Amino acid sequence: MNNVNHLLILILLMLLFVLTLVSQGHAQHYFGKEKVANITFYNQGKVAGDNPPIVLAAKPEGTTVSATSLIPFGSVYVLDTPFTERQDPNSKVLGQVQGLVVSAGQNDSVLVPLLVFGFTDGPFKGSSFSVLSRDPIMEAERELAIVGGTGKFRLARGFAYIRTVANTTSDFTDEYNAIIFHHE
Ligand SMILES: *[C@@H]1O[C@H](CO)[C@@H](O)[C@H](O)[C@H]1NC(C)=O
Ligand SMILES: *[C@@H]1O[C@H](CO)[C@@H](O)[C@H](O)[C@H]1NC(C)=O
Ligand SMILES: CC(=O)N[C@H]1CO[C@H](CO)[C@@H](O)[C@@H]1O
Repeated sequence: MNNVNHLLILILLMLLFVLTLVSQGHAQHYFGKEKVANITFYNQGKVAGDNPPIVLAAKPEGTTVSATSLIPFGSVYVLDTPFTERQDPNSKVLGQVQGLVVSAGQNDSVLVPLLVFGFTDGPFKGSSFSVLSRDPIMEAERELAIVGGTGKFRLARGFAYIRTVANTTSDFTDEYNAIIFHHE
């Protein structure tokens, strides 16, 4: 009787040991060590010209979109803009921002961006992080929430300070300083 109990306990302990190894293996495979990235880059927007990378995708019936009223309440833009290493639009392209921006302020200039920042060059090539946030564009400095990612940005969470560093009626450059907790 005693021997049987000992045997059972031994088997249970071995099972526990094996399960622990398996779960550790999984954890290591899916989640590397947590890191903090501090990345600065520049998003280059353009709403006019040939094949503009930002296009109006929807607007409420009866609402006019014009050069002086680009983002009336309810308008939706889709974008696929390059982001670069430096403010100069001709500097090295680090990736593309793809997604949409909703004009969601009835009486204030608030955009709600749903964007994926996909890196095609540099140390984060092949990885992406996602933004879902509130952007009061009239404020000089804004903060966007970073809510997830892929590749080196797995389990990303963080925020980005953004400010518009150059703009004309058809072009703009936004500076991003992103602080991201992630597992790679
Ligand atoms: C990120 O880097 C920039 C530029 O080097 C620096 O000014 C800023 O303080 C850093 N932010 C954090 C949270 O470390
Ligand atoms: C915006 O302003 C209009 C007109 O003054 C008002 O009817 C509406 O309730 C306001 N909307 C919000 C979200 O404050
Ligand atoms: C940061 C920046 O350059 N903002 C400018 C964008 O364009 C408007 C209209 O020309 C200016 O008033 C802003 O100062």
